[in-house]
Amino acid sequence: MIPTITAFKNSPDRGRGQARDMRVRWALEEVGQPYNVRLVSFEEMKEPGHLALHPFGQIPTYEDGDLALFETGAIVLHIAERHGVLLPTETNARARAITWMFAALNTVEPPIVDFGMAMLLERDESWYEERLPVLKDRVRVRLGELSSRLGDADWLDGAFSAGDLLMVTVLRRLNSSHILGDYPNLSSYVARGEARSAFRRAFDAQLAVFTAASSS
Ligand SMILES: N[C@@H](CCC(=O)N[C@@H](CS)C(=O)NCC(=O)O)C(=O)O
Repeated sequence: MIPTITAFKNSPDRGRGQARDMRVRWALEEVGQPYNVRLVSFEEMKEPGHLALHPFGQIPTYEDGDLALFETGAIVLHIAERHGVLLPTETNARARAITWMFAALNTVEPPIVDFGMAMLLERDESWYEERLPVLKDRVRVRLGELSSRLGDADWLDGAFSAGDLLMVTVLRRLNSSHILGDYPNLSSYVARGEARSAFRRAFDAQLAVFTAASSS
């Protein structure tokens, strides 16, 4: 059975691979699993058919036979477990890799999303100029901590894992700011992730959707 994921029909990121379907595409490419993509508009995401798959009316979703999942962390974990790739087999190493998945989504992503959303949606607010440095500082705190932990290692804990996959996609959300450049080891870490052939295939596939939508 070939799984089906959902992605934006018209991604607001204009094909830069920031939408979260990129994580699922990348995981599927890493494990060598072909997949179908159902494109949904913002309106369709809020309709009953999609809400039955995703209670919050978002993308991505993942369907495989009787199984329907939402939340990228859960989807990537499922793909890793199902294929026996992207997670170490040794129990403790596996638990640590899963810990990095949670850290990416629960600890590193929130301040990055808050910062990005402010830049995108709150520029005209009276408090924008005052709030932005606060949000930026929160991002810097997390990046500093992550940078110290990574040190000169290639990946967060041994071999590349689902934890790295999620962390790289979270850090890529900063691509349009210059913040990451202040942390050379994190910039190199993201570049290493982006250089993986599975990442390239996933990136090209989501870019092709944007290119087709903008030429039609
Ligand atoms: N925590 C969710 C977040 C999903 C999410 O925010 N998806 C965005 C696209 S990247 C979305 O669908 N936004 C449209 C909306 O919330 O209406 C996950 O990791 O899957």
